[in-house]
Formats: sequence, C-alpha cells, structure tokens
Amino acid sequence: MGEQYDLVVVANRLPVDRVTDADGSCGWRPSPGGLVTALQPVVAERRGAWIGWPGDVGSAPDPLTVDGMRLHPVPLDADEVAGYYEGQSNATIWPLYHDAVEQSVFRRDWRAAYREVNERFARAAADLAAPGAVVWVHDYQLQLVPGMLRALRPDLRIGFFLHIPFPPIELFMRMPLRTEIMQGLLGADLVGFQRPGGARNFLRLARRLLGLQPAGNRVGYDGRTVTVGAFPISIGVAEFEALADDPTVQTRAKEIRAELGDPDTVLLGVDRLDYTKGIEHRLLALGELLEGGQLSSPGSVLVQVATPTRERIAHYRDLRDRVNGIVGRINGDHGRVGQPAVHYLYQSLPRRELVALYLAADVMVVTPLRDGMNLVAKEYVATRLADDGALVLSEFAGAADELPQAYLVNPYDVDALKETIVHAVHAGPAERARRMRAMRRHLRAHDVDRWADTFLTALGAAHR
Ligand code: ADQ
Repeated sequence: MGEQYDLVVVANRLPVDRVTDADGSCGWRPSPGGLVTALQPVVAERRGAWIGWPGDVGSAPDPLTVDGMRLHPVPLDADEVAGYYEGQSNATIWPLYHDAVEQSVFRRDWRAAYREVNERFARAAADLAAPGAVVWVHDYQLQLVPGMLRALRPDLRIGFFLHIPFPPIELFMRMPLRTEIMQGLLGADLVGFQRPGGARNFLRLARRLLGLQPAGNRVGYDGRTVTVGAFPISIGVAEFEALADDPTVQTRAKEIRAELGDPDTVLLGVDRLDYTKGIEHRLLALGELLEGGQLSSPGSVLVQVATPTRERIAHYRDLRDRVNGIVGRINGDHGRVGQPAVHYLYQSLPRRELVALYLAADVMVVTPLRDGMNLVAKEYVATRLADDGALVLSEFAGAADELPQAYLVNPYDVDALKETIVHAVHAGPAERARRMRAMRRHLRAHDVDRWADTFLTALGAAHR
C-alpha cells in the first residue's frame, strides 16, 4: 500500500508553480492566492495531501512536499488541456455558470475529455485517502469527481465547494452533461456554494432534473443524505492589514499618486481580463463621464490592472482586443501628453504593489456582470486602515451579500453606473468612513481561516 492521508484536497491546480532557475534546474514555488493561504495551514497541520495539475503539459513530476503539504501531481497531455480545461471547463461551463454573458460552446470531444480527466483525479484521490478520510474537492473543473470517488470509496467523507456561481435552472438545463454533473455533485456529503442563491438553485434542480425531494437544506440521494449550504469565501485579512501598515508599501502608494500626476481622484480597477468582470462597461461609463464633463482629466484618472488569463481561448482574445480599443479611444479623446485618462496595465503584479495601488486609490470600481465572490473588493476594504476610500460594487458579485455598505450598482445600467461612480467620488469623509468601518468590521470577523473551518466543521457534521 502507498501513502495514505486523513485529509485530501482535490483541485484543478496544485498550489505551486514550476520555476526554472538560471542554471536550468527546475524547482517549485508556492503560488500566491487566497485558496492556498487558506488551506495550507489546515493541510499541513493534519499532514494532508493536495492533488492537482502542475500547470504544464506532459508527464507529471514525482510527489513532493511543500510547506508541510504533500503534493500529488496529476498529468494532462496537450489534448486534455484543450478538451478538459480550455474547452469543457472554460468555454462551456464557465460562461454558462456566469449568466451566459458569452455563448457557451458545446462539444462532444470536450465532454469526453472532461469525464476522463475527472476520473483520473477521482482515482488519485481514492488511492491516497486513508479509510474514512475527509476529501475536499474544489470547483467547476471537477464536478464529476465526488460521484466517481463515492463509487470507488463509499467509506469517505466527501465535501465539494464551487467557487463560481451556480446558475438558475433555465440556464443549467442547456448543458448536455447536466444529469451527470448533478449526479457527480450529489456524490458529496456536503455541497457548498458562495451564496444562498446558488444553494437554492441546486436544490431546485435536484427536484426538477432528478425528481428528488429536498427537505430544508438536505436532500436524500442513493441511500445517503447530502447537505447543501452557502459558505462565502474570504481573504487572509491580517496579511492584507499588515501589508497596508508597512511603511514601505505606504511610501510606494504616495509615489504612485505622484507618478500619476497627483490627481484629485484616483479610480482603480483590478481584475483578471475576463468578460465576466464588466471591464468594458466600467470603461464605457468612464468615457461618458469624461465626455459629459462630470469627471475631468487629468483631475481624475483610472488605473486599470488586468491580469492575463486563458489567452488561448477565443472569448478572451476578443475581449483583449475590445478593451485595447476602448482604452485607446478614451485616451485619444481625453488624454494629454504625459497625462492619459486611463493607465492600463495588462500584467500580473506582486502583492505588495497591488496593496500599494489599493492604498493609492480613492475609489475602487468592482463591476462584474456576475462573480462567485470577488476577492478584490474584500482586499481593498481590508487595506483601508483609516476607514477612508470608497468601494463601488456590482450587485452581481457574491461579495455584495456581505458588503451592503458599498456603493452597490447594476453594471448593465450605464446611467446608474455613472451616477454611482460620481456619488462615490464626491462622498464626504464621514459617509465614506461610516461605510468602510462597517465593511471592515464584517471582514475582520469573517476571514478565510474561518471559511475553511466552517466548511470542514459542517462536513464533519453532515449526515451519512
Ligand atoms: P477570480 O475570478 O480569479 O476567482 P477574484 O475573486 O477577484 O477572482 O480573485 C482574484 C485574485 O487575483 C485576487 O486575490 C487578486 O488580488 C488577484 N489579482 C487580480 N489581478 C491581479 C494582478 N493584475 N496582479 C496580481 N494579482 C492579481 C474565482 C471566482 C471568484 C471567487 C474566487 C475565490 O471567479 O468569484 O471570489 O475564485 O473563490
């Protein structure tokens, strides 16, 4: 018998990136990110394992130990990356689960690859889990894993958490894989969503599609009871507070404002360059505000940081072209030499630089058309140690449930978006402080450690 673990995390990606040193030798670096920060202490403390894809094509490296976590790489070949990851996960499921803001592409060969890769992850988990172990499966790439794993190992306690929205019935019903996905998810003892609305959609669907009879937040399936609930994810609040309190970060924030030409108002957007994030709507609103004179350049500037992501998928390449065009037009119309109205960075930034930007920003504009949670909104709030600054936040981000004191807006309504931005820009310090204080208080009591604890406690209590 090989290695056995009492806690196994299963996620599409391992929490490390492969790095090649100057001398050509390969090594691993922990990847930054909320999920890793949240789960590393839990996994290390329980001497657990993490199963995931190392992020490149080809044969998988041997298992390795990083920061007390035993990492088990699952290999993908080029066809599987194209079919399972770029195809079924990111061109079929991702758009459908985000209100179909882009059209999903449905392909048989992608579904076959998705099944095959999910089976590989399930087998890896079945091999590594000790008798009665806890297995925590993450996100939309692996929705078949709980059911496959249950069939292989009925003794396990299986939890599943979906990081993205779970769609209304009408949208979900389009999916050719719909029954398999529902059966896959129902293999878990606990199925967790970001918002109560996602949990409700799931229970309704269990009734409609499978004829099950949910009672409250439980549903019987295949002789077991499956518990369903909302577990809104959060950030490492203390880590962001410490960075915001760091004098070198504060100095960098002042420097950024100076480099921007000491404008009256710095607006900031930070997103992966994804069509769900509402970047175009935000830019169009800004363009109209400058056009109409409600905001003026160079008194107001927008810094938009967009992380490159999924660049091999057509939806994303098209979006990049459109955003380049809109930014170019706004700067062409409203910029001056050395003073663009929009500072656009298509780059990934180190966390310290990101926090310096949060500190430099008077108004953070987070306007997704649909978002599971949106951690950027929470990060901005956590860094406002003086309770200043203003957060404009889409109603369609999960974070809106928890941060009702933000300037909430429907980003599809360009007039409302313009009004809300202007309101946030002109709000006085007392109003801003009142809102920010309430949001910070909420976050300090609901950080990512509490999220992981709450989920694992609920999984421990879930009925068999
Ligand atoms: P994402 O869609 O990736 O996550 P989000 O929640 O905003 O979105 O998290 C992005 C993370 O990347 C943040 O921690 C942010 O600081 C970082 N980031 C963004 N742009 C960056 C840049 N240019 N440079 C460096 N870092 C950058 C998915 C779901 C969300 C859900 C999370 C967690 O889509 O809805 O909140 O998972 O469950």
